[in-house]
Amino acid sequence: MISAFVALGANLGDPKAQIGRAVAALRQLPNSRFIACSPLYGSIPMGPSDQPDYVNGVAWLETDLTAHELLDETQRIELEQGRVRKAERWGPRTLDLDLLLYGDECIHDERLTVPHYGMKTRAFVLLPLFDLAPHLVLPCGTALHTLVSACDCSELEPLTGSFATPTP
Ligand code: A4P
Ligand code: MG
Repeated sequence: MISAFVALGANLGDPKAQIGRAVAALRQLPNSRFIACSPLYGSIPMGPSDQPDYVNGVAWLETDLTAHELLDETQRIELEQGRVRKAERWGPRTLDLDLLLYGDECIHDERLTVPHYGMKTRAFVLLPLFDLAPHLVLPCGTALHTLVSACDCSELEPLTGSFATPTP
Protein backbone atom coordinates (compact mmCIF):
# COMPACT_ATOMS: atom_id res chain seq x y z
CA MET A 1 0.00 0.00 0.00
CA ILE A 2 1.06 3.57 -0.69
CA SER A 3 0.78 6.27 1.94
CA ALA A 4 -1.19 9.28 0.65
CA PHE A 5 -2.12 12.63 2.14
CA VAL A 6 -5.18 14.58 1.05
CA ALA A 7 -5.73 18.26 1.90
CA LEU A 8 -9.24 19.14 3.07
CA GLY A 9 -10.62 22.65 2.61
CA ALA A 10 -14.05 24.29 2.71
CA ASN A 11 -15.41 27.78 3.21
CA LEU A 12 -19.07 27.74 2.10
CA GLY A 13 -22.13 26.36 3.84
CA ASP A 14 -21.12 24.56 7.03
CA PRO A 15 -17.42 23.97 6.34
CA LYS A 16 -16.74 21.82 9.39
CA ALA A 17 -19.70 19.53 8.65
CA GLN A 18 -18.61 19.22 5.00
CA ILE A 19 -15.09 18.29 6.03
CA GLY A 20 -16.62 15.72 8.38
CA ARG A 21 -18.65 14.24 5.53
CA ALA A 22 -15.59 14.20 3.28
CA VAL A 23 -13.66 12.30 5.93
CA ALA A 24 -16.55 9.82 6.22
CA ALA A 25 -16.41 9.34 2.45
CA LEU A 26 -12.62 8.92 2.47
CA ARG A 27 -13.05 6.21 5.10
CA GLN A 28 -15.14 4.27 2.56
CA LEU A 29 -12.65 4.37 -0.33
CA PRO A 30 -12.11 1.02 -2.02
CA ASN A 31 -8.79 -0.79 -1.60
CA SER A 32 -7.70 1.75 0.97
CA ARG A 33 -7.20 2.11 4.69
CA PHE A 34 -7.97 5.36 6.43
CA ILE A 35 -5.22 6.17 8.92
CA ALA A 36 -6.16 9.50 10.53
CA CYS A 37 -7.47 13.00 10.10
CA SER A 38 -5.50 15.92 11.47
CA PRO A 39 -6.94 18.50 13.82
CA LEU A 40 -8.84 21.14 11.87
CA TYR A 41 -7.85 24.80 11.61
CA GLY A 42 -9.66 27.99 10.75
CA SER A 43 -7.65 29.99 8.22
CA ILE A 44 -8.02 33.31 6.47
CA PRO A 45 -8.49 33.02 2.71
CA MET A 46 -5.51 32.86 0.44
CA GLY A 47 -6.53 34.71 -2.72
CA PRO A 48 -9.61 36.96 -2.94
CA SER A 49 -10.36 38.30 0.55
CA ASP A 50 -14.09 38.82 -0.04
CA GLN A 51 -14.88 35.23 0.90
CA PRO A 52 -15.46 33.46 4.23
CA ASP A 53 -12.65 31.98 6.29
CA TYR A 54 -11.69 28.41 5.49
CA VAL A 55 -11.63 25.27 7.54
CA ASN A 56 -8.58 23.20 6.65
CA GLY A 57 -7.13 19.85 7.61
CA VAL A 58 -5.32 16.86 6.15
CA ALA A 59 -6.33 13.20 5.87
CA TRP A 60 -3.89 10.32 5.80
CA LEU A 61 -4.66 7.10 3.91
CA GLU A 62 -2.94 4.00 2.76
CA THR A 63 -4.17 2.85 -0.59
CA ASP A 64 -3.76 0.40 -3.44
CA LEU A 65 -5.47 2.86 -5.78
CA THR A 66 -3.24 4.56 -8.30
CA ALA A 67 -2.79 8.31 -7.84
CA HIS A 68 -5.17 8.95 -10.74
CA GLU A 69 -7.77 6.57 -9.30
CA LEU A 70 -7.47 8.40 -5.99
CA LEU A 71 -7.99 11.73 -7.81
CA ASP A 72 -11.11 10.24 -9.49
CA GLU A 73 -12.42 9.33 -6.05
CA THR A 74 -11.67 12.70 -4.43
CA GLN A 75 -13.27 14.55 -7.37
CA ARG A 76 -16.33 12.28 -7.07
CA ILE A 77 -16.59 13.15 -3.36
CA GLU A 78 -16.26 16.88 -4.15
CA LEU A 79 -19.07 16.68 -6.69
CA GLU A 80 -21.29 14.57 -4.46
CA GLN A 81 -20.98 17.29 -1.85
CA GLY A 82 -22.16 20.00 -4.17
CA ARG A 83 -18.86 21.38 -5.43
CA VAL A 84 -19.33 23.66 -8.40
CA ARG A 85 -16.14 24.46 -10.29
CA LYS A 86 -16.01 28.15 -11.09
CA ALA A 87 -13.66 30.17 -13.21
CA GLU A 88 -12.47 32.40 -10.38
CA ARG A 89 -9.05 31.35 -9.18
CA TRP A 90 -8.90 30.60 -5.48
CA GLY A 91 -12.59 31.44 -5.07
CA PRO A 92 -14.88 30.01 -2.39
CA ARG A 93 -15.84 26.35 -2.39
CA THR A 94 -18.00 23.88 -0.47
CA LEU A 95 -15.23 21.31 -0.53
CA ASP A 96 -11.73 21.05 -1.96
CA LEU A 97 -9.77 17.82 -1.79
CA ASP A 98 -6.21 18.10 -3.07
CA LEU A 99 -3.81 15.20 -3.32
CA LEU A 100 -0.72 16.44 -1.51
CA LEU A 101 1.54 13.41 -1.52
CA TYR A 102 1.37 9.92 -2.97
CA GLY A 103 4.20 7.95 -1.46
CA ASP A 104 7.47 9.29 -2.76
CA GLU A 105 6.15 9.71 -6.28
CA CYS A 106 6.56 12.83 -8.38
CA ILE A 107 3.78 13.08 -10.95
CA HIS A 108 3.29 15.81 -13.47
CA ASP A 109 0.74 15.39 -16.23
CA GLU A 110 -2.33 17.18 -17.52
CA ARG A 111 -4.52 16.03 -14.60
CA LEU A 112 -2.20 15.72 -11.68
CA THR A 113 0.78 17.42 -10.10
CA VAL A 114 2.11 15.61 -7.03
CA PRO A 115 3.49 16.79 -4.66
CA HIS A 116 0.78 19.48 -4.79
CA TYR A 117 2.23 22.67 -6.26
CA GLY A 118 1.32 24.92 -3.32
CA MET A 119 1.93 22.66 -0.36
CA LYS A 120 5.44 23.84 0.53
CA THR A 121 4.35 27.38 1.38
CA ARG A 122 0.79 27.08 2.68
CA ALA A 123 0.51 27.13 6.45
CA PHE A 124 -3.02 25.67 6.27
CA VAL A 125 -1.53 22.57 4.60
CA LEU A 126 1.83 22.32 6.37
CA LEU A 127 0.61 22.55 9.95
CA PRO A 128 -2.08 19.84 9.83
CA LEU A 129 0.30 17.64 7.81
CA PHE A 130 2.94 18.17 10.50
CA ASP A 131 0.38 17.23 13.17
CA LEU A 132 -0.09 13.89 11.42
CA ALA A 133 3.45 13.13 10.31
CA PRO A 134 6.09 15.31 12.01
CA HIS A 135 8.97 13.25 10.65
CA LEU A 136 7.82 13.33 7.05
CA VAL A 137 10.39 14.01 4.33
CA LEU A 138 9.13 15.18 0.96
CA PRO A 139 10.18 13.39 -2.25
CA CYS A 140 12.57 16.28 -2.98
CA GLY A 141 14.41 15.48 0.26
CA THR A 142 13.16 18.47 2.24
CA ALA A 143 12.06 17.66 5.79
CA LEU A 144 8.53 18.83 6.57
CA HIS A 145 9.66 20.46 9.82
CA THR A 146 11.95 22.85 7.97
CA LEU A 147 9.03 24.02 5.82
CA VAL A 148 6.86 24.47 8.91
CA SER A 149 9.60 26.50 10.62
CA ALA A 150 9.90 28.77 7.59
CA CYS A 151 6.17 29.36 7.38
CA ASP A 152 4.04 31.93 9.22
CA CYS A 153 1.44 29.82 11.00
CA SER A 154 0.25 32.65 13.26
CA GLU A 155 -3.02 33.15 11.42
CA LEU A 156 -4.18 29.57 11.78
CA GLU A 157 -6.70 29.04 14.53
CA PRO A 158 -7.00 25.51 15.94
CA LEU A 159 -10.69 24.60 16.02
CA THR A 160 -11.89 23.09 19.23
CA GLY A 161 -13.85 19.88 19.08
CA SER A 162 -12.30 18.88 15.78
CA PHE A 163 -11.58 15.22 15.41
CA ALA A 164 -7.95 14.22 15.53
CA THR A 165 -8.77 10.58 15.40
CA PRO A 166 -6.09 8.07 14.65
CA THR A 167 -8.08 4.91 13.98
CA PRO A 168 -6.91 1.51 15.12
N1 A4P B 1 -4.85 18.85 -10.18
C1 A4P B 1 -3.54 18.84 -10.45
N2 A4P B 1 -2.84 18.39 -9.41
C2 A4P B 1 -3.74 18.10 -8.43
C3 A4P B 1 -3.61 17.59 -7.11
N3 A4P B 1 -2.40 17.28 -6.57
N4 A4P B 1 -4.74 17.41 -6.37
C4 A4P B 1 -5.86 19.29 -11.12
C5 A4P B 1 -5.96 17.73 -6.89
N5 A4P B 1 -6.16 18.21 -8.16
C6 A4P B 1 -5.04 18.40 -8.91
O1 A4P B 1 -8.56 21.60 -9.40
C7 A4P B 1 -8.23 21.96 -10.70
C8 A4P B 1 -7.52 20.80 -11.36
O2 A4P B 1 -6.28 20.59 -10.73
C9 A4P B 1 -8.24 19.48 -11.25
O3 A4P B 1 -9.12 19.26 -12.30
C10 A4P B 1 -7.12 18.44 -11.20
O4 A4P B 1 -7.07 17.67 -12.39
P1 A4P B 1 -9.83 22.21 -8.73
O5 A4P B 1 -10.02 21.55 -7.40
O6 A4P B 1 -10.95 22.19 -9.68
O7 A4P B 1 -9.43 23.72 -8.64
P2 A4P B 1 -8.99 24.60 -7.45
O8 A4P B 1 -8.78 23.77 -6.23
O9 A4P B 1 -9.92 25.75 -7.37
O10 A4P B 1 -7.65 25.16 -8.01
P3 A4P B 1 -6.30 25.30 -7.35
O11 A4P B 1 -5.50 26.29 -8.13
O12 A4P B 1 -5.73 23.92 -7.13
O13 A4P B 1 -6.70 25.94 -5.99
P4 A4P B 1 -5.96 25.64 -4.68
O14 A4P B 1 -4.52 25.88 -4.90
O15 A4P B 1 -6.42 24.33 -4.16
O16 A4P B 1 -6.49 26.81 -3.80
N6 A4P B 1 -7.38 29.69 1.44
C11 A4P B 1 -7.36 29.00 2.59
N7 A4P B 1 -7.14 29.63 3.75
N8 A4P B 1 -7.53 27.63 2.60
C12 A4P B 1 -7.73 26.92 1.43
O17 A4P B 1 -7.91 25.69 1.49
N9 A4P B 1 -7.88 26.99 -0.97
C13 A4P B 1 -7.86 27.64 -2.12
C14 A4P B 1 -7.84 26.86 -3.37
C15 A4P B 1 -7.76 29.09 -2.17
N10 A4P B 1 -7.59 29.73 -0.88
C16 A4P B 1 -7.58 29.03 0.25
C17 A4P B 1 -7.74 27.61 0.20
MG1 MG C 1 -8.52 21.54 -5.62
